[in-house]
Amino acid sequence: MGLIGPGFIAAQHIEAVRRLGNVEVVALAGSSRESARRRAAEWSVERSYGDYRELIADPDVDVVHNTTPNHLHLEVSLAALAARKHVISDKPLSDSAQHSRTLWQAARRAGVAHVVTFNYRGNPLVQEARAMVKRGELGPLCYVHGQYLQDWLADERVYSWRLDPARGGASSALRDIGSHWCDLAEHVTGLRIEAVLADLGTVVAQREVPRAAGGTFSRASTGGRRAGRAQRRRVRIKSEDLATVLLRFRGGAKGCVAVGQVLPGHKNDLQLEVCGRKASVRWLQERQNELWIGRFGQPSLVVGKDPAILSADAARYAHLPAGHQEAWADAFRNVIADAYQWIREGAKSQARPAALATFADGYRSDLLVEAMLASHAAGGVWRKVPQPA
Ligand code: SOE
Repeated sequence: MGLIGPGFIAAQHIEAVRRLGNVEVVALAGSSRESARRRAAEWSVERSYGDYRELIADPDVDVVHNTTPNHLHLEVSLAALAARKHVISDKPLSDSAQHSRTLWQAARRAGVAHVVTFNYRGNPLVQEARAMVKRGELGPLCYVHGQYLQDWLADERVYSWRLDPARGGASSALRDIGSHWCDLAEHVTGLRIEAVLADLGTVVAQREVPRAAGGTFSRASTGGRRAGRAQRRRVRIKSEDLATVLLRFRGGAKGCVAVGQVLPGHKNDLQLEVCGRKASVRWLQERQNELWIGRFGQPSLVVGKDPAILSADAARYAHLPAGHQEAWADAFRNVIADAYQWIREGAKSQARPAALATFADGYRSDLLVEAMLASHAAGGVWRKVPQPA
């Protein structure tokens, strides 16, 4: 594999691939020869390139991981697909539904594996919840709700390229983390969100941008605090850092989700609850080894992650016995393992592991986000989510 864009999430891609044990990390490409060389040395990657096109042309690279900022996804992934390389793109697939559609079509034409890292799908208890819905244990679904709340953007002296429409796209919080929640809600329930009503806000409307910006969640980005005024400039923020969205699912279930990145104390507070007529299940990302199951007239249960009692579809994602915690990086690795299994099986659509998100899912996610932006822009009215075209 070769990786393009060696920032915050790239380290997780490399580590996950290395844990598979049967994929060689051949090269990485960065924005300059020097920065790429430095990163390659840090991560013990043999080759480095200052231009992503050189990495794509490297005949030893079969799979390209695209971990560049959103606005570069289109160009980089298209170039990799044109060279018939398999592409594993970090989420979101691109910076707009139109670009994601182009990528989805190009991937299908290329006949290669195309993966988007909606990594929370790789949690064993997410798969257990999905299996319970599939088996009908919850009964007909009536309500799907939850949140993805963070606080890393709470301080006005923190800045990220995600807040810049030219680099992140028109949406910020919804595309960055609301996309994870919606993907998970649809994946677990097997239902499509068909209409949305969104109320968006920008709580921190002005930010101080350190001239040398830090990375996501990094001390450097908050550590900008210590930089003097002369090392900063003020920018107006237009994209949303807060969102409340009502949802209508196909088949009649209703739902709602809250998304925010400026809410003190919330780190990666992703919660999903699915309520059916017979039972409800709730999964909290920050307590990911537990699944809450509630039934009317019966005591509620908290089921621990235990491969010995999970259904087969979920047990394949649990690698340690009950009582040993599995976490974010393990779920991420599960997704990467599925991606490489698909690649080894020739990337035929019928061989794709069921939990693996593709460019079709990435495109769908952008259609959802854009329907939410349009709903808010129209004054908070119901908007149909367009079908992929
Ligand atoms: C930052 O908000 C971020 O790193 C997201 O980009 C990831 O997708 C999410 O999993 C954790 O938070």
